[in-house]
Amino acid sequence: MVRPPGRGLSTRPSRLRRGPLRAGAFTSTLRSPRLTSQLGLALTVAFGVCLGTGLLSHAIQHPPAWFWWPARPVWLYRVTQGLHVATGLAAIPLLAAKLWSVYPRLFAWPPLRDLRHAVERASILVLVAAALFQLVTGLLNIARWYALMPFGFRAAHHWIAWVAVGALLLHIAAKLPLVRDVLPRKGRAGGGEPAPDEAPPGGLSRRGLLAAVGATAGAVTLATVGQTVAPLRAVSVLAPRRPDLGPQGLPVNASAAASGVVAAATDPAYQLMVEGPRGVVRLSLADLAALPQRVVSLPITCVEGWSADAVWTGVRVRDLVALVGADGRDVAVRVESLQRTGAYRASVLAPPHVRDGETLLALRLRGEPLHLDHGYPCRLIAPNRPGVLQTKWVAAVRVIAP
Ligand code: HEM
Ligand SMILES: Nc1nc2c(c(=O)[nH]1)N[C@H]1C(S)=C(S)[C@@H](COP(=O)(O)O)O[C@H]1N2
Ligand SMILES: [Mo]
Repeated sequence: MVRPPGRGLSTRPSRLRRGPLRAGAFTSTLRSPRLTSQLGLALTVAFGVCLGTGLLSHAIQHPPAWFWWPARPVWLYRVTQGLHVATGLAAIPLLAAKLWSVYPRLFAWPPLRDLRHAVERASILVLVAAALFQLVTGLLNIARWYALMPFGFRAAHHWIAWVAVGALLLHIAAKLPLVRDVLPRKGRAGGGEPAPDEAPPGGLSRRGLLAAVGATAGAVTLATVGQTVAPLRAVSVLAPRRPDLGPQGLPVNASAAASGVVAAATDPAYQLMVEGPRGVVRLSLADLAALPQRVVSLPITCVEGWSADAVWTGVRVRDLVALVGADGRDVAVRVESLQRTGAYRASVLAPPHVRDGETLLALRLRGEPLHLDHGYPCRLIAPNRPGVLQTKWVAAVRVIAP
């Protein structure tokens, strides 16, 4: 691309003509505004999907007053959060390729032409930093290297998402004229291929490079998506979780020991407390087992992108609240764990979930009493709900709103 001549320092001082700073330091003919635009388009789609699904996951966990999340279809959150993590992971090779396609610009001369150029470069710096931050923190989170993030992952990942998307929109606005020039749509006058895409002798063509980047993104997806798409389990060699490994054939997030609940959960005097408009009822494990039992097949869908189907047996939450005088058709219920600390020691069931006949306080998993790590003596399991809200080692169920 031909640059307009800069004012002032229009030629580079001779000290700054070495290494990557010398003229002609970058020789690849593959770099072009068209390649960069195509990669940018793919990244925009991936970041858009990530932002939408990420904000949705946040709203489900911290619903604002206007927000309403249904209990059906059972698999919806599995799809949205699966997409979040899959598009985020696929964005890693896309971002790498895009940075490769533009990084020689770092060494362009003059570094700043005018105020507009300075603002544009600053916004790109913010964009690159925020995009890298999102992909790296997301990856560390699903790999459970929490120790490498000595800050609140969720708050940081949430707010930097807005920074990334804001900077992305600015960047797109600044580059749109160029993109429209080099990405002509079919059928437009003068459309089609602006330049031949032939490979230099013995080299790679732009199309070949795009195909390689696409294949890498596809390989990353295949190598990880089996953590939620069961038929692809066998090829998912890089998936952080195998959804069939763990006690009773199910992964564990936060064991009983790590959560400090072993003594309370195995106490023979355990009783579940149920509180509602007509007061309090306390139920032993035998009392719970004597109530009508339901069998449901529902997935655990961790926010970290893995999910696994299982068969659960237990008591409907709406039957439990009926014991204390609540009509399960339109109440909200708070489910509290024996666990004393930690962000996931309680969760709220909104009316659509309390009403649903598959929302259970489960006593059994795959026909056996729950394993201690899966929430013994009893745990919540409800359809279309993030794993973090499927409270284990339940101590109390309280009706909190009429
Ligand atoms: C490799 C890429 C990524 C991975 C593996 C990843 C992973 C995750 C995970 C595990 C969560 C759930 C956090 C929780 O509820 O505890 C999450 C939430 C979220 N993600 Fe990502 N993410 C990635 C990229 C992105 C990108 C590119 C964006 C935005 C452009 C984004 C925006 C969000 C938002 C807004 C949330 C909700 C945070 C909250 O609940 O407050 N993520 N992500
Ligand atoms: N009390 C309590 N319940 C909890 C958690 C927890 O840390 N404490 N972790 C949640 C998370 S993040 C997930 S994904 C599921 C996992 O259930 P599992 O370990 O039985 O697979 O439990 C949820 N229930
Ligand atoms: Mo989870």
